[in-house]
Amino acid sequence: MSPRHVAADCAFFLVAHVVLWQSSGMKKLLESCHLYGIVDMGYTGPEQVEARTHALIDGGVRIIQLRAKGRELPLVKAWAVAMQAICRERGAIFVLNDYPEMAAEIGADAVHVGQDGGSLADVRKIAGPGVLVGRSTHSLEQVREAKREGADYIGFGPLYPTGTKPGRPSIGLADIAAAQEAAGDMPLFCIGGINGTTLPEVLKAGARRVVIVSWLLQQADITRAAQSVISRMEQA
Ligand code: TZP
Repeated sequence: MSPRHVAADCAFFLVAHVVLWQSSGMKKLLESCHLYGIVDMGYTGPEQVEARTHALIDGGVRIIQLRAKGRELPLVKAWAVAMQAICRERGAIFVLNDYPEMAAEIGADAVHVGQDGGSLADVRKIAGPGVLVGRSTHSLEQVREAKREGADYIGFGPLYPTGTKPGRPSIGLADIAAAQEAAGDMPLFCIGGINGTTLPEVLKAGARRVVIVSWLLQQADITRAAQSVISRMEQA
């Protein structure tokens, strides 16, 4: 084998190991997350993107998604780049909603897709190695399917009707425990209509992890609200 081939092999080996090492660190961090925050551009002005990312991290949130439905791609990319830099610097997972190609381009930690986002194998191929892939699920069957497909984590909901996804039927709390069981060690985040009032019954129904969008973003002090949710979850 020529020295050039040896060098190429070594470089490949090194890159593969770095990717594996990084993604196992990300998976560990993901497992430790009980509150998932979303900077949803339906509730967030462009000038608030960075401050809100910091506020969530200050409050203990270690996984944060950019959700910018229907917004122009150059804008989405600029917000995503800014959030990814903050999350990288401060030790949080940055998740881009919906755009696996863009996730690959900007080096996002994770990408989240809905039921209409294609197969997870295809999403992984596009997003690239080491990028975590999350899937929205709305039923027990979809939880089982996401598990079969090897999702890194799932959202499960909407538990309640929510203005963040208007018109989407709510699924209630009855299946949370069974969904947790079906998910096994794949982290499952309950989502949809969770707030300071509904959180206790969501936890009582068996939820171990939650996503809270509008309620958190509408608090005067996002950091304190996030801290209080996390400490309520730790006590549950
Ligand atoms: N997927 C299911 S419900 C939902 C998403 C993105 C929105 C949840 O938002 P909120 O404001 O916490 O009800």
